[in-house]
Amino acid sequence: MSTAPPGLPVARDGRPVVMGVVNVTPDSFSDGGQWFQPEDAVRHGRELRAQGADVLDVGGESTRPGAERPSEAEELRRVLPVVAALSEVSPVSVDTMRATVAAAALDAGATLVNDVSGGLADPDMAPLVAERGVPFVAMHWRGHSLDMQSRASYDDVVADVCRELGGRAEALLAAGVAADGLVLDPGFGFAKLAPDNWALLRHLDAVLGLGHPVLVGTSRKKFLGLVGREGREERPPLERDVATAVTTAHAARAGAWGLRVHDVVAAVDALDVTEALRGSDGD
Ligand code: PMM
Repeated sequence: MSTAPPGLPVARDGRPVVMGVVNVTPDSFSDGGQWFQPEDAVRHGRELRAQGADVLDVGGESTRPGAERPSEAEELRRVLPVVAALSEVSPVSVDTMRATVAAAALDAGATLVNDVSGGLADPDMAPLVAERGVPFVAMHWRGHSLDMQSRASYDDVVADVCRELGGRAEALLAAGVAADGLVLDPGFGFAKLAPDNWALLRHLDAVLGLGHPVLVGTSRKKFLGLVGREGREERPPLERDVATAVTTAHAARAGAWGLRVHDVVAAVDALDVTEALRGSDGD
C-alpha cells in the first residue's frame, strides 16, 4: 500500500482524526465573530490543540446559508497570520474555495487543503493541489452559500450525493490529485435539508463505499438544533455540542476517517467512550 502524502493525519487503530474548527470570520453560524481577531483565533487554535485536536482547520469565509463571500484580499488577510502561527504548534488545514488562498496558506505552513466545493468553485484548485502533492478534502457541494438551500432537491439523497461526490473524486484524480491523499465529505448542511442530513448520517457506509477516507462535519449544524424540538424554537448553535458528540460517536463507529468539530473536548470524550465500548471484556 502506498503511503499517504505528508500532511494527511492518520486515523490510529480506527480512532478518527479530530479536526478542530478555527473560524476567522465575523459571521459563521456557529461561532461568528468570536475569533475574528488573529490573536484570538491563534489562542483558540492553541487551546483546541491542547484539548486533543489532531489538526486545526483555519477558514476565513463563512459558508452559512445565505452568506456573502469576502474578497480574496480580505480572506488572505484573515487566514494567513493564523495559519502561520498555528502551523508552529499543529498540523493545519486551510478551509478555502480559492486556489490563491490555498497556495498562500500552504506557503505559510498549512499541509492540507479543505475545499467545501471539492474544487468546483475554482478551476485552479485541483491543478494547484496536484502540483503541490498535498492532501485534499473534497466536500459534496452544489453551489455557493448565498442560494445553496434552493438546490436541496434529491431523488434519493444518499445515491445522488454518492454519485456526485464519486464523480468529483474521479475528476480530481484525473487532474492529478494524489489518490491516497483524497478525503471525501458528504457536506452536511450544504444544499441539504434536515431529513437529507439524517439519511446521509445513517448511511455513511455508502459514502465510505466510494473508497476514500471520509470526513464528517455535523458540528453545531442546524439539523442538530431542530431534533426533538417540534413546536419549539430550534436550539441555538452553542447548545448543539451534546447532539454533535452523539453524531461523533456514531460516525466513529461507522468508520469515518475524521471529524470536523468546534468542541474538541466533547469529541475526544465521545471517541474515548466509543473506543472503550469497542474494547474486549476485562479491560
Ligand atoms: N462545514 C463548514 C465549513 N467547512 N468543511 C468540511 N470539509 N465539511 C463541513 O461540513 C464544513 C466545512 C461550516 O461550518 P462552520 O461555519 O461552523 O465552520
